[in-house]
Order: sequence, then structure tokens, then C-alpha cells
Amino acid sequence: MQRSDFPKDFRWGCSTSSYQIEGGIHEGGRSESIWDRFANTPGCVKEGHTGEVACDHYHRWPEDFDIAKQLGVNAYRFSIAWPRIFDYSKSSSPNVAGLDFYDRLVDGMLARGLEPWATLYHWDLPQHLQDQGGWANRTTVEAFVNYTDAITRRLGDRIQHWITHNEPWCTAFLGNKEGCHAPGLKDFKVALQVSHHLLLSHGLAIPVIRQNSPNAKVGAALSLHPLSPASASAEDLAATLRHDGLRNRWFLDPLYGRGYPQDIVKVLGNLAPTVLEGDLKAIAEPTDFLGVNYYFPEIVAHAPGQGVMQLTVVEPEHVERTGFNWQVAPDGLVRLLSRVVKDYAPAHIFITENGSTYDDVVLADGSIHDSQRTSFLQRHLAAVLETVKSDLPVRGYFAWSLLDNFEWAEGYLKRFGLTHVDFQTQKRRLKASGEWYRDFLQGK
Ligand code: IFM
Repeated sequence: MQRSDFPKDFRWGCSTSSYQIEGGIHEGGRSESIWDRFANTPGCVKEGHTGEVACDHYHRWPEDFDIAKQLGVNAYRFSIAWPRIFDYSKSSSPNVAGLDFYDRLVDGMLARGLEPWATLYHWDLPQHLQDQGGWANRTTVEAFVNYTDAITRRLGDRIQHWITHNEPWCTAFLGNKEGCHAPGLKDFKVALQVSHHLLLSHGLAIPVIRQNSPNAKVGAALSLHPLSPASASAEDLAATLRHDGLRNRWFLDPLYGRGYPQDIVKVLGNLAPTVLEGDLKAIAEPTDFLGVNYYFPEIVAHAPGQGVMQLTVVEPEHVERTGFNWQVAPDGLVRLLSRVVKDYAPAHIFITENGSTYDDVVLADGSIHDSQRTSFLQRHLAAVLETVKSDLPVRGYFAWSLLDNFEWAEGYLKRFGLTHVDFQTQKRRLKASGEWYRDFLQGK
């Protein structure tokens, strides 16, 4: 497999997100985010780690963009920290220092030939909004649209690729049902209302982006999973359909104009979200691409007594796994993309995240031989190539992640980077996987 096997205009990138890399949480007028609050709450994040310093990207971004340039990627996906743009406790106007920071960042990308792909929401909600109910409160939708307006007015001349939300499933369910992500709530009904408001904010933000950013291409990045039943029994098949209903269709169906899947609405009963007239039409605002974040497939079994959904995810034995215990299944990506194209026919698909964590070892000479991550990357790129050859509209691949970073509830214990970060010294070292990606991109 060579780069030249892919189309010439294929986007090759790597992804990051604000809270995971920036640090500088007290600088430039930034306000508190829900992740600052959550990480500082004892017992929420492993070892009490926080994003206070993270990769110190707030100060070291020129070095990080130089690394991305050396990799040879032509696109760079990052997210904007909403709390840098608004400090609602002080003002309803945008914070100029925050806008200036991203202005410099975008110019820094462009100067290095990195096409900026901006995500507007990658989980760091201003705490001030959470104090008023967060995404469960419909006024947050309006606040998101205003924030989108402020950002796209300032950066819309230079950024042409906009992602509204990253993995709304995680925002809604990990943050509000499982409680393992900020804001740490455990309320299924709230989580479902959150999911609706996230989707609504996506749809309502699109016309604003298009108005402020001529030629903008807009989409959302969903975490999607190919699913299979644990057995051929009718119960397991039905459970798999239900799981698909909340994992995948709950977001894809309304985005592609079908409204919420009625089989799931029925299962949810009075937990289903309040949807006002016009909401579904707003959510279905046409997009230019679908961002797919792919990590692993799931196997599903019927499980009476397991909550409303009555199902469980089964972990098969003797399968290859990453350091997160996630199954390694490149063929799952082919299966997933084929299904998405068959059922929803998005104009273009970009793999906006794909990557793996392993326990990396830094050798005495400073090298990191992360052969498992290299193999993961190679096999997933081979899967992407298969989809391209089958004429699926897959137009780009963004590796997660440029740098080791703050892996949410896992703190700094899980490393996904192509670049190793020593969090004591902030020294960056390209791992063997990064060298492989670089050589591949340079046609070596
Ligand atoms: O680190 C996360 C990222 O923020 C969202 N997608 C999955 C990654 C790995 O867990």
C-alpha cells in the first residue's frame, strides 16, 4: 500500500482537541469548563489528573505544528475551546484574547501548509452554562449558535472545513447517563434531552457557518460502531437492532432527515426527549460530509433486566485488543462505512478519528518502538483503501492523535499519540508509528 494508491486530493491529517492538549486554562481570559470542574472533583479522573497543563500546546503550538508539517499531513483537525471565547460570568460579548489565540493558531497552520479543520464542540462546555442545566437546557442551543457566529465571523475567511460536534453520543451518554465524563450525571432522561439539543444546535449552527464562512464545508463527527449479535437467536438480533438504534441510528437518522428511530422512541417511552415543532427539520439541515470516528466494533446480547434497553455488550475472548481493551478490527471499518453509505448516502465521508493506545516504552536512546500502533495504523489504512477502491465516497483520514494527551477519565495513563509527550518535561518525540506515517505520506 502506498499513498499514491489513494486519490490525489485525499486529505491526510491528524486530530487533536482543545482540552486534551492546550493547558493554559487560566490564560487569555479563558473561563472554567465542565472538564476543569470534573477533573478537579476527587475520584473522577484517574490519579487526579487534569488538563491544567496537558501538552502545554497553548504555548508550544508552533513546535506542534512543525511536527505535523514534518509528518507530511496536509490537514490538521483541532477544536476550539468555547470557554476561551466566552466568559459568561463577565460578559455576553466574545473574549477578544480567545479569538486572537485561535486566529494565530489558524495562521500558524496555514503558514505550514496544514489545512485547518475546526471542531466547534469537543466536550469543553463553559461551566457557567452547565450551572444553568448545560445541554439539557434549550438555551444552551442558542448559546452554541451565538458562539458559532463569533468564531466563524473571525475565522470563516481562512477555515473552510467545520465540524459542529465531536461524538455527540459521548457528550450525551458518557457525560449524562454513565457519569464517567463531565458533567458526571447519571440520568438517562437528561442524557436523551442532551442528545436532542446537541443535534438541534448542529442543525441551527449550519446556516450561520455558511453565512460567515463562504465556501464552508460542514459536517458532524460521529462515533459509530459496526455491531453483530452474540448469537443467531431472535432475542440477540433484536437486542443488536436496539443497540444500533441508540449507538448509531439515534444520530444518523435525524441528521439524514428521518427523525428519531421510532423503534427506539417506543422502547424509551417517557424517557424520550421533548422535541418541538420544527426541530427535526432544523437537525436535517444538509451537510457536506459525514465525519466518522472509528475505533472498535461491538457484539450485543439480549439481557433481560439490564435497564430499559435490555441488552449487554459481550466481550469475546481471544481477540486482539488495544491497551484500552478495545477490539482491533480493521474489517469493521469496511463494514461500517458500507452500511453508512447504503443507508444514508452521505456525499463525502472523512475518517475524522482512528487510532489506538498501547503502553509505550521510551528506550534509553529516546526511541519508541510502538509496533502495535504502527500495525494498527497500517491495517486501518488498508481498510480505508479497500473502501476507496469499492467507490465509497471516503475522502480523507485523520489519525488520532498528533500527540499523547489528556485521555479524559483515564488522565495521562492512555497514550494515543503518533508523538510521545513526556508530561514532566514536555519533550516531544516522534514514535515509530509517526515515522511510519511520515514515510508513507512521503511515498517512501
Ligand atoms: O481521545 C478521544 C477523543 O477525544 C474522542 N474520540 C476518542 C478518543 C480516544 O478515546
